[in-house]
Amino acid sequence: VKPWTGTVQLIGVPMDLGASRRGVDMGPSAMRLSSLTAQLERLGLAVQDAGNVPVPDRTSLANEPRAVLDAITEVCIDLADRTAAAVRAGIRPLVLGGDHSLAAGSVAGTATALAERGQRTGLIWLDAHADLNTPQSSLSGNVHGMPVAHLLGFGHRPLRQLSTAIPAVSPEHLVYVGLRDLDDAERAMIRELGLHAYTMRDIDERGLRAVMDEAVSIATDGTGGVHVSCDADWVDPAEAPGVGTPVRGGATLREAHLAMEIVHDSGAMVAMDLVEINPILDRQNQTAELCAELIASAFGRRIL
Ligand code: NNH
Ligand code: MN
Ligand code: MN
Ligand code: MN
Repeated sequence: VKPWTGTVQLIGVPMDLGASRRGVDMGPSAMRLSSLTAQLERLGLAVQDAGNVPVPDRTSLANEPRAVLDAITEVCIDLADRTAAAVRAGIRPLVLGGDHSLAAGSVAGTATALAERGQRTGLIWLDAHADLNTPQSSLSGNVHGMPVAHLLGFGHRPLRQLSTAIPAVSPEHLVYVGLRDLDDAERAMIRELGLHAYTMRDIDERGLRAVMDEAVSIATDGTGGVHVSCDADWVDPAEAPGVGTPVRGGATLREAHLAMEIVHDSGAMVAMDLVEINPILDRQNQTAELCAELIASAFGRRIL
């Protein structure tokens, strides 16, 4: 049904402007040094490496929130263009972060390309966190805690207007899976907007299969495809220690694979982000390697 070409395009975003902890800017290197490309090629996919989006150095920016927001917005504009171009060409972008603020750009790009076909974008957000803060509500000031708010049309105007579709994502087409660390303002916003949010408790009680089946049906209902934005911290830190903000009680290795396998089976994934890998906090690149394996599952790797 889908005109996808069997090509995956790697887009690196070596950005750590959105996080207070340094080091996630090395995530794209760590992913490229993992078995990622080999694994995707083994699936019969062609892998194009588009290199990295240029990101200004942190020390070159004025030390004020507005300068950081503007710099992140510039990176996101560039990334949105590249993501949209790939999706338009039937190539699936695989965006390697970098901190999660980049998703304000990558998802906006997917939304632009799908809007050109008259379609809306589904978004599955795999994360311990909701990333629903605005510059006004954020307690930390970290922009990596804000991309979803901007995709839904809230927050810093330039950052919420990166897509020709505004908002890039409608609240009913967003699904969270794996939440376990929310700010009060985020909890209130999830209730007010009636967002679809599956917490770790839902996974504990109902099992990952049931949760993920519902997530896929929500994100595909009335949309032209699904962007999967995966924060490495959605996986338990026992498996994925190399992340900036580890939170105990995350998805197990098997749950994470099953989620990716279910995403693949849906046939609906048009683009993916894999973000927040921090090699400084990792052990022998095991978090990047785990993420490479999870990506392979999302792109169709099967055991038998
Ligand atoms: N909610 C917190 C904030 O806004 C933490 C966000 N940190 C993340 N998000 N790693 O995925 O600062
Ligand atoms: Mn997170
Ligand atoms: Mn709907
Ligand atoms: Mn995140």
